[in-house]
Order: sequence, then C-alpha cells, then structure tokens
Amino acid sequence: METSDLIYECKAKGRFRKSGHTPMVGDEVLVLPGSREGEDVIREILPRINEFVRPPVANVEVSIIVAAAEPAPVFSFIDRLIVMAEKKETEVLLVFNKCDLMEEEDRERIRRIYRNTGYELVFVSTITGEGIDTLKKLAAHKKCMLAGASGVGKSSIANALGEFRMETGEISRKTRRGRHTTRHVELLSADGGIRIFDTPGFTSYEMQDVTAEELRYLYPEFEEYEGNCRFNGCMHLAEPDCAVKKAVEEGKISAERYDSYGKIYAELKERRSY
Ligand SMILES: Nc1nc2c(ncn2[C@@H]2O[C@H](COP(=O)(O)OP(=O)(O)O)[C@@H](O)[C@H]2O)c(=O)[nH]1
Ligand SMILES: [Mg+2]
Ligand SMILES: [Zn+2]
Repeated sequence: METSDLIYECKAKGRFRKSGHTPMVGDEVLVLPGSREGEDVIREILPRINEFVRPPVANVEVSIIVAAAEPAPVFSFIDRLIVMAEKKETEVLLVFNKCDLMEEEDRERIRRIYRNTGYELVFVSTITGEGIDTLKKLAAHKKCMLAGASGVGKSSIANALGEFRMETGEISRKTRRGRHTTRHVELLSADGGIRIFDTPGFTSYEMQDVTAEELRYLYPEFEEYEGNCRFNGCMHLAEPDCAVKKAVEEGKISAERYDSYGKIYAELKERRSY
C-alpha cells in the first residue's frame, strides 16, 4: 500500500477473503495502523470507479491506447480497445508511437480519423523524445494503463515516462498450454506524478461486458446525432434515414470509425447468438 510519501506493507483481514471482496491492485483503502511495522491492516476498500478482470486491476483512470508506425495500425483493433476503455468509463488517450518513422501524411490521416471523437491524440517517439513531455502532462496524477498490440512500444513508453526499466522487445512468454503466464501486477509511480499499471494492457476478455446494442453509445462522435434518426433505437446500420450514416457521408464522422463500428457490432451480435 502506498501513500504520497510512504509505502506500507499491509495485511488484508480475513473477512475480505470470506466476502470475496478482496483488495485489488489500484484500490484506494483505509488502513488501521498497527502497533509495529508490518502490522497495519486494511480496514476498508473504498468504492471503485471500475474493475478489470484481465489484468486484475481497479480504478484505471486513463487508458493510454498505443499504436505505432510499425507494426502498422489496425484501426478496428484500436477501436476495440477504445470501446473497452469507454465501457469501463476510463479517459482515453490515443498515442501513436514511432513517429520518427512516420510521414506527415500518415499523421494527417490519423488526425482525420479521430478528429471528432474528442480524444487527445499524441504522436510520440521514444527514440527522438518527441511528444513525451506532452504525454507526461496528460497522464500526470492519474492511474494509467497502457494497452495496444505487441511491439508498438508500450514498455518503451512506460520507461520514457518514468524510467521504470520495463523489459522491451520481449516476446510474451507462454505456458505449454499456449496461455500467457499470469504475472504479478504492480502500480508503478515515478517523479512528476506518473502512475502506471505494470501490465501488458487489457485483453479482449473485457469485451464480454459489451453488448451490440450499447456499442453505439461507446462511440462519442455518434452522440450528437442520437435521436435524429427516423427510427427510435436505430443501430445506425441498415436502417433508412439514419443521421449517423448521413454524418459519415458528409465526412463529419470518419469512414474508418464507422467501418469498425459495423465490424465490432457484427462480432458482438454473433457472439450473443451462441
Ligand atoms: N523506431 C522506433 N522504434 C521504437 C520506438 N519505441 C519503441 N521502439 C522499438 O519497438 C520495439 C517494441 O517495443 P516494446 O516497448 O517492447 O513494445 P511493447 O511490446 O508494446 O511493450 C522495440 O524493439 C523498441 O526498441 C520508437 O519511438 N521508434
Ligand atoms: Mg512490453
Ligand atoms: Zn441511425
């Protein structure tokens, strides 16, 4: 357990285990100080703003969603991560790394795709240092989690933000069963108020909570058109007189974002019919 200037080693009381409500990494807790070092006890877990299952962390305030010049961004994958982050009600920060390898036209395209989402978009390079200070300012004093495909530079970014010395370029270890080994998760802190969960980021496991019907509410740029479609409960897909589709045609919503919406919707629909 950590405070502004101290780290305490605490025991969780047995009653937490019995109730199934056990402390998670990222929890805010009330501590009853013990008479000796190492005897402090967690009395109460304060209400969580959210919980993730894989990795098991709580109170993620910002999802730093990372893509890169290479491996080339897969926009439908980025949007799936955004959807999960929105579902958990975290702030979304879009980071495009390896911008030392990007042409201005690549940046323009990315800016255009996310223009009406309201998300902060930061181009960074852990090699040249571009954008790192901006990212530090945006992430400061919040509990952040990095998410993104393997190889985009999540560990490199964490190290650039706080000199955490995370292993980079490693290929994720798998067990013989082909599953990722469960590893110890930590909330790391560094100077400047940077706090990052030391995990490879959330997985599609969290997608289980998302329904096809609510997907449209997880695309912030659709919001201003809600209620303007001919049909109540319009999913903005095959329906006629759809205000969202009209906005796509007029270039007010990007075609890439709308495409990913359709893809993710179809996936969620299929999954539910199992
Ligand atoms: N050109 C370039 N390469 C980078 C940059 N940041 C990271 N890399 C490289 O990308 C590879 C993957 O980085 P890593 O941080 O391990 O990615 P992770 O799998 O998302 O944690 C490593 O070989 C890094 O050296 C960058 O800004 N520019
Ligand atoms: Mg890594
Ligand atoms: Zn519609």
